[in-house]
Amino acid sequence: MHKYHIIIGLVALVLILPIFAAKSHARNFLHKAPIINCKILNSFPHDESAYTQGFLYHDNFFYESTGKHGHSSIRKIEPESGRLCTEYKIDQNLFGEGLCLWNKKIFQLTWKSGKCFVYDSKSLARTGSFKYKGQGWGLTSDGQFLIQSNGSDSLTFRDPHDFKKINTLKITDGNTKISRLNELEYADGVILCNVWYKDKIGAIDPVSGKIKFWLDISNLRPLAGKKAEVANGIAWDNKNKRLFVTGKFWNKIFEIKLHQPKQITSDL
Ligand SMILES: [Ca+2]
Repeated sequence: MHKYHIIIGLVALVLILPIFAAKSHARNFLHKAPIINCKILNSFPHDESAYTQGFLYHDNFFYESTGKHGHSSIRKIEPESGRLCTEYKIDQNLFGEGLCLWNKKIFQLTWKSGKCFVYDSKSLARTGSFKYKGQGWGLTSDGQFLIQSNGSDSLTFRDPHDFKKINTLKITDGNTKISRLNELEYADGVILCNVWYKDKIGAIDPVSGKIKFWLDISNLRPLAGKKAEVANGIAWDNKNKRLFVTGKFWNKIFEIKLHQPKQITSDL
């Protein structure tokens, strides 16, 4: 009898295991992030000749990094008028990428040159540079680390004092890897990211790497002029809790509402 009990037990286990596996798969699938429509609150002028690669807001000004060889720059812009207050061109053989602010310094990546430039945030005078391996795409800061994308599905956390790698974080939506992570912005505890070729901004949990929700911004590009290419600029005004987005060759910057539904954040 004892032998029969063991056989029955094994058969039951074989039958039950796939059910648990299927349930687990369904649960992960259900945890794919919700998509939230974007609500436009305001708009500002943007230089439609700017191939936007990095974007931030600080002390009443926008700061932007532009790309393409021969057209790459770092610039400080007055929001209401779109007037360029300061602009420095980058060497012709370099391609400007993401930028971020940390401790009154602005860091600017380049695409394939492995060079990160450091500027004084007020004057935009160049004060230093770092070398790194791999491509540079987007850059932001959580106040402690610099957070960099390189076109893959991973973000790299770096020490702002020497640009050394501290950690990497894989980004997923449910079970799906999210690659082509591009321009970044740390805002209210999430890392917002443009994804190359997507008209959606992902809100990443900085600990788990899971997408918490998507902002559907497909309504913006048709309003940004005939030359408008992909969305690739996110800036956060932390003082007034305002979110700004723009893109490559867009003629406008949009202020949009950042939703963080409580039932979604508490679920993760
Ligand atoms: Ca940004």
